[in-house]
Amino acid sequence: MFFSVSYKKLTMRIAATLLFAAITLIGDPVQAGKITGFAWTDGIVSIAGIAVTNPPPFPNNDDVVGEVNELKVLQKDYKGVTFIDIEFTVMDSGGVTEYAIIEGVQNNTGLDWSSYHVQLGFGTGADFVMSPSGDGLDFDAPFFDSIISFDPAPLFSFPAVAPSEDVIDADGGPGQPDFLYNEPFVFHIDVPDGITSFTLRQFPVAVVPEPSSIALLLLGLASLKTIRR
Ligand SMILES: [Ca+2]
Ligand SMILES: [Ca+2]
Ligand SMILES: [Ca+2]
Repeated sequence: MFFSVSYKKLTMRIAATLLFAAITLIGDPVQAGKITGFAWTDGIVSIAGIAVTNPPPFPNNDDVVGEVNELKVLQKDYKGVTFIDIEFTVMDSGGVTEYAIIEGVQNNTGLDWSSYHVQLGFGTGADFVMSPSGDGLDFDAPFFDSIISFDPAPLFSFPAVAPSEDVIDADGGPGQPDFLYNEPFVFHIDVPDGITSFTLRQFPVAVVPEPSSIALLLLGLASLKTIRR
């Protein structure tokens, strides 16, 4: 009898311990998917004010309404019409964590921009490769149900936004003139398990001068040459 009571107590104690451990694991935000840091590459542009909150306030919040992990890039200063890569380091997770990327973008390139583009992938510079389809890293695919905007007031630069899993193309408006600061650009990234880093690539495309403008420019240069003679 004594043995049977003790055995029962022991079994209950083990069960209670396992239950406590399970609750602790579920409730521990450290176990959740998260961005832990970042580095940017490229000598042509500068970046200021990226704030990574680690752990995020809402781990494993994929498509949960009202749970937003903000990742702010206060100013991204383009000094040339080229891409910039930001490589984020990631810790493995028990789920997918969705981040809202909120950016301020400065055009310091000397050229007006007609469109703006964002891509997800791995590696940087010449080693950059696009994120494959269906790998869980995406711009809030497949539902795209979180805010996405590249047309902040007062200019509403790029109102036509076409998001797909790993590419966002934005254009269709007045564009972003040289020396204009625009904010906020807002989009979302789903960060899955199974990766240790990923890269956010962004680039503007400059307005191509009309053939008539090029003709006028050439004419002007030719006249200048004649006057100098
Ligand atoms: Ca979403
Ligand atoms: Ca992908
Ligand atoms: Ca999502």
